[in-house]
Order: sequence, then C-alpha cells, then structure tokens
Amino acid sequence: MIYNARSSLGAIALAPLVSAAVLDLPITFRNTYAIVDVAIGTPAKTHSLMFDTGSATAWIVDAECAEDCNNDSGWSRDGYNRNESSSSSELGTYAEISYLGGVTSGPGVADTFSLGDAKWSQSFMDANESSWTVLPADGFLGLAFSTITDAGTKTMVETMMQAHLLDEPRFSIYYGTELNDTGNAAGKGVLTIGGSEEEKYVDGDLTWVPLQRINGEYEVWRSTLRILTGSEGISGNGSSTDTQFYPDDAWGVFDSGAGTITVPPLQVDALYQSIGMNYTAILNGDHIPLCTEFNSSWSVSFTFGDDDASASTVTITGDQLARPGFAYRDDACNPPFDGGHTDGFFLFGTALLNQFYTVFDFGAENVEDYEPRVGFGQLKEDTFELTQLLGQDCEK
Ligand SMILES: *C1O[C@H](CO)[C@@H](O)[C@H](O)[C@H]1NC(C)=O
Ligand SMILES: *[C@@H]1O[C@H](CO)[C@@H](O)[C@H](O)[C@H]1NC(C)=O
Ligand SMILES: *[C@@H]1O[C@H](CO)[C@@H](O)[C@H](O)[C@H]1NC(C)=O
Ligand SMILES: *[C@@H]1O[C@H](CO)[C@@H](O)[C@H](O)[C@H]1NC(C)=O
Ligand SMILES: *[C@@H]1O[C@H](CO)[C@@H](O)[C@H](O)[C@H]1NC(C)=O
Ligand SMILES: *[C@@H]1O[C@H](CO)[C@@H](O)[C@H](O)[C@H]1NC(C)=O
Ligand SMILES: *[C@@H]1O[C@H](CO)[C@@H](O)[C@H](O)[C@H]1NC(C)=O
Repeated sequence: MIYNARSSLGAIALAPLVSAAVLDLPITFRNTYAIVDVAIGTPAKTHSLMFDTGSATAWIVDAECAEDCNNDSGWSRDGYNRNESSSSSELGTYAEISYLGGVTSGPGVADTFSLGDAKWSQSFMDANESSWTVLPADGFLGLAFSTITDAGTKTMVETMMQAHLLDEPRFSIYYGTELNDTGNAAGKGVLTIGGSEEEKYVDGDLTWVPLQRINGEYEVWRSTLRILTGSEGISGNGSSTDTQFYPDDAWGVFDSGAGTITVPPLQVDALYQSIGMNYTAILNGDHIPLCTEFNSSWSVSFTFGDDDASASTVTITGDQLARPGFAYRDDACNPPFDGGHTDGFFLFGTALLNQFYTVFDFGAENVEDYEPRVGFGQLKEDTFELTQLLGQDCEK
C-alpha cells in the first residue's frame, strides 16, 4: 500500500459529485532525500518522487533517460513511458528547468494519477534530460505554486484542490524519526495531502506564518522576515540575553528541497555572536563546534509577517539544530547556519522543517481566494524524543 485514504463527509456535502479525501503518503528517505510514491498511467505504474516545497513543476525521467541519464544515486530509476500508458497525452509544450548545477528538460504531458480512491488527470514534465545525477528517485513532485511551473503544467496539489478532490486546501509534513535512510520501505514520516493531523503529531497550537505576495501572486512558500533574535543562555543563573536584528527587506523561503538554514551575509556573523559562537573561527577551522555545545540553553527566533498585527515567531533551540558529522567527526556538529550570498534572503531547509510538524495551507481552493500560510507545530514528546535518540545514535 502506498497510501491511506479517508473519505470526508463534510466535503462531500459541498461537492456531491466527487468525494473529497485526505491522503496520507508514507515518506521514504534515501540518502536524506524525502520521497513519496505515486501511481501514474493506465495501467498504473508506481513512481517514486522527491517532494519539494521550493519548486513547482512535477517531472519524471522518461524511459530512455532512466537508462541513459547519469545516475550516481545508488538507486535505480523507473522511467515514465508514455507509449505504455493508454491515458497519456501530450500538452504540446516543452521546457528546460534550470536548477543549480544543471538543466532538466522535456515535453509537458498529462496522464492519470491515482492515490487511494482519488483519480485525476495530472500534467507534468516527461523529462528526456536530467542533471540530477544523485537523485535517488524517478523525479520531482513540486509543492510550490503553479505560477512558477514550466511546460504548461500545474502542481499536483493545486490540480487536486481545484477539482474538489481534497478535504482541505492544504498539505502537511511529519518527517518521522529516521531522516537519512529508511531503506527500501517507508519510515514513520507522512506527507498528508488535503488535511493535517495536529491531534496526532502536535503539542499545543500551530504558529501560523503568513505568506508574502510577489507582484500580486504567490510563487513559493515565502514570508517577510521582520526580526531575527539570537538568545544566548548564561551559565549559572539560567537566564539568557537576547540580541535582536531588524534586517531591511528580508524574506524567508521554506524549502523542503534544501538541507540547511541559510542566513544573509549581513546578519550571519552577528547572529553567531548572539548565540556565543564565532562563525569566522568555524570557517577558518580554528573552532570545531562540538555537539555538546548544541543544547537548549540557546535559541534563535524568526519573526515573520508583513506588519506587527500579523507577525508570528518560530523559535528553534540549540539542541534541535544539532546535526552530527561535521569535519568527518561524530562528536562534532555542523555549523547551525550557512552564510548566504544574497542580502535579505533567508532559506529554511529541512534543518528547520524537520524539527516541526508543518502545515502548508492555501487558505482556499481557488487562486483568487488564496490566503496562504505555513503552520509550525512543536512535535509531541514521543515523536520528538525518538528524533533525539536517533541523533544520539548518529553521534556514536
Ligand atoms: C542507476 O544506479 C543504480 C545503482 O548504481 C544501478 O543499479 C542502476 O542500474 C542504474 N541505472 C538505472 C537505469 O537504474
Ligand atoms: C515511444 O514511441 C515513439 C514512436 O514510436 C518512439 O520514437 C520512442 O522511442 C518511444 N519511446 C520509448 C521510451 O519507448
Ligand atoms: C530532448 O528533447 C528535445 C526536444 O525534442 C531535443 O532537442 C533534445 O535533443 C532531447 N534530448 C535528448 C537527450 O534526447
Ligand atoms: C546516511 O546514509 C548513507 C547511505 O545510506 C550513509 O552513507 C551515511 O553514513 C548516513 N549518514 C548518517 C548521518 O547516518
Ligand atoms: C544572570 O547573570 C548575568 C551575567 O552574569 C547577569 O547579567 C544577570 O543579571 C543575572 N540574572 C539574574 C536573574 O540573576
Ligand atoms: C573570531 O575568531 C577569529 C579567528 O578565527 C578572530 O580573529 C576574531 O577576533 C574572533 N571574533 C570574536 C568576536 O571573538
Ligand atoms: C549548554 O552549553 C554551554 C556551552 O557549552 C554550557 O555552558 C551550558 O552549561 C550548557 N547548558 C545546559 C543547560 O546544558
């Protein structure tokens, strides 16, 4: 089984001809890439796709590219073959997507996707070239907005939403406890499409971060970043000192396709200083951060929103930022933030996202009504503790 479908009576009442659903897609990790399975074509064939909130186009390598395109991933790829699917059709489009490090290109096509009881016609790119040599999957499942898709395609979630196939206009991610490699099977992580499961995974309420419009549209899951706060614990009396930064024209992008947290060049040194670390010393190799330095006595907070009224703050503590394996040492941890190259641009990859339950909410089914926001929930103790135990295993 690659899914769990639950029908929703509430949504059926609104759209009597189709039954809306909440779909739970189990997440498989292969070498830190988070992957879900989707059944495509007639007869249906299962394809593994890396989901990415930072891009929008869905693409799958074609049968020839699966054989001929470079594959350094350690995993075999199963290409999409439109000659073997009776429901395949061509859109008459062609595009090249430039990613850092290369180009992925191909014609736009449409075919039947099926998940649970849901079955619909979905557009995607049938890639005859792919520069993703290390991708341990057949392609990408873009989860950003259709305003930035290529080859005339539309994102999967927006397609389903606008066909009234989903219970709620949102998707949610629980990454689970094994974040590197779950082998051939899925782990505990779940990508939920059409709903969210706070009651199962979240302790307390979600913190909602509103999205920022660019030229009247939404492109990626991006929010205005108003305030950055570094909080350093003071040993001895348990209090802490806060240092606040008010970067000009800053924004953050929530990108499940990125690994780290990137901080703009103007703030990165001061942010490190505010948590008692010296970024220059780390870059110079004068200081190797030990994992024991990553504890809950320090934290960094990000305050998002276009104005004070809508502002909300997401806080991540030192222990949550511990990623062992720096400098090929098990007892050393990777620097908590990378220095970026673009003023104002904060990038939030899985180092932040996998420490929370995240809900990516469009606010409405139709584009003109969208009021998108991202919810962050503290993981319940049992799910969180397991993540911590796993971190300790990695340190050994
Ligand atoms: C891709 O790489 C894997 C692992 O090295 C290999 O087993 C497979 O045959 C390669 N090619 C294809 C088409 O999957
Ligand atoms: C699909 O069919 C076309 C036309 O017959 C052919 O040129 C192409 O190579 C086929 N593709 C695959 C992957 O078999
Ligand atoms: C991919 O398709 C395009 C457009 O048809 C073509 O120009 C290009 O040569 C193809 N690439 C490969 C590797 O076949
Ligand atoms: C992640 O998995 C890869 C391959 O499965 C392995 O080489 C690597 O050491 C693992 N990393 C950690 C931190 O467990
Ligand atoms: C804690 O220690 C710091 C530095 O020694 C001092 O500035 C602060 O006032 C102390 N706070 C309390 C509540 O005692
Ligand atoms: C940070 O470390 C560098 C050496 O790597 C040193 O030159 C610099 O003075 C340090 N900065 C602070 C604020 O301690
Ligand atoms: C956290 O780490 C710092 C620096 O290594 C240390 O001074 C402090 O006592 C630690 N705090 C806790 C709560 O373990």
